[in-house]
Amino acid sequence: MALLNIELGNSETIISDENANNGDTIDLKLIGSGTLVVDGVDVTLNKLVGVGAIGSPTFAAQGGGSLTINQGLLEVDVLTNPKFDIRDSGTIKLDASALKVGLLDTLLNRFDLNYSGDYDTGTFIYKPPGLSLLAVVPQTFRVTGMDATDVFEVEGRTNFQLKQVGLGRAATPDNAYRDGVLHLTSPGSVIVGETVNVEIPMTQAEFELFKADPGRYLNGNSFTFPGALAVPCLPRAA
Ligand SMILES: [Ca+2]
Repeated sequence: MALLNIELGNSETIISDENANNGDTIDLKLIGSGTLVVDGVDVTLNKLVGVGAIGSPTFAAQGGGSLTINQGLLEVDVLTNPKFDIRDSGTIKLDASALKVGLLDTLLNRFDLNYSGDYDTGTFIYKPPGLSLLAVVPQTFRVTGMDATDVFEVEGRTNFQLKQVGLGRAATPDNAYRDGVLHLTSPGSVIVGETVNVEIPMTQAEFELFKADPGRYLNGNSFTFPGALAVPCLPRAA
């Protein structure tokens, strides 16, 4: 396990088996609004330092690699809007479990994440704070690009479900899907912590697949996008 010192400017910086090993940790110096790409290795962001009043970085994982980020690291003053980019079979884990009670309401509470790659299953994992008496603001994830078999997991929860519209109405697939977006939630409480909301765009056809068997795609801690993985057209063997 090595500690890598990486500077992120305005372009892409790639962490792969050419410059890192599984289990390495990264100290990131943020100079611009570039993209940190983790390709094929499993690494953890250990430290993040901002330089200057800029910083809207993108964190990407691809090639079966994974990047774990302690959410507390994202709370540096200069960091305005970090984005997550799950490419092909990459995994990104945002771990908020170490956040302290009392700090939560000042934290970033909305994140954008994008999935890409028709031929692979990408995974995003959010681990909410374990205890959050003061977390009255829900954490919201706005998703784009999610397609067949991609996964969004709320680690440690058992109540990830359709989001009810209006008080007193039971949540059903039809009222959780509106304007082309499926709304999911893991409701919070004093006991379990913050509410986690997830907004997932899908077509009517994709929604119909989901609606035909919701329990197949949505269980207590994860959502799997309905449909079959696309198969690449391989050149015919000579
Ligand atoms: Ca995919």
